[in-house]
Amino acid sequence: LFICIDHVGLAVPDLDEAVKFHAETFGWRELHREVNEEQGVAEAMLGTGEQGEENAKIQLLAPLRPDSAIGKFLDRNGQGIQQLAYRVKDLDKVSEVLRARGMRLLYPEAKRGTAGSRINFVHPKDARGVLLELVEPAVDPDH
Ligand code: CMX
Repeated sequence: LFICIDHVGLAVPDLDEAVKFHAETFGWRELHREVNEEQGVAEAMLGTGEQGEENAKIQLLAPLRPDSAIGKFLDRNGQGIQQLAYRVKDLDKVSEVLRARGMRLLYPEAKRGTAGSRINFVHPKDARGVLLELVEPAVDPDH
């Protein structure tokens, strides 16, 4: 069903400060950064290698607004792991399979995720305490 773990997402209060910390302390490299207004988030993807290569990745997620998903998460839990993201080849097909297996997906249709990807989420209550993001990467993330 899944290709691999695409990334682990960490909620952080301050994106610039968090990128600097993870780079200087753990040696992560910044691969990509963007603002996703719809999700209410400023995000940076950090990797172990170069852009375009296969990387182990973490995603740093900072809230644009207090009432966003990340704003609420920080309020309730403080900073830490907010999501686990699985990479999929065909998001619509995987969503259909998971719905048939009784999982609630948060959106009826895929939404836009980082670098032009298509995303949806399995509700954390159904995935046994983990917010699971499903990511179908863009065919060409640079265009
Ligand atoms: N991980 C694990 N459990 C979580 C969770 C998380 N990230 N967020 C909430 N929960 C738990 C809550 O603790 C709560 O548990 P209890 O009922 O035992 O207290 C339960 O899930 C339901 O919480 P809720 O009040 O119904 O819902 P919230 O307002 O907390 O919202 C969620 C939770 C998942 C629906 C919301 O965060 C959401 O819509 N997330 C998807 C979008 C998102 O995360 N966007 C930011 C990232 C964007 C990107 O990756 O590109």
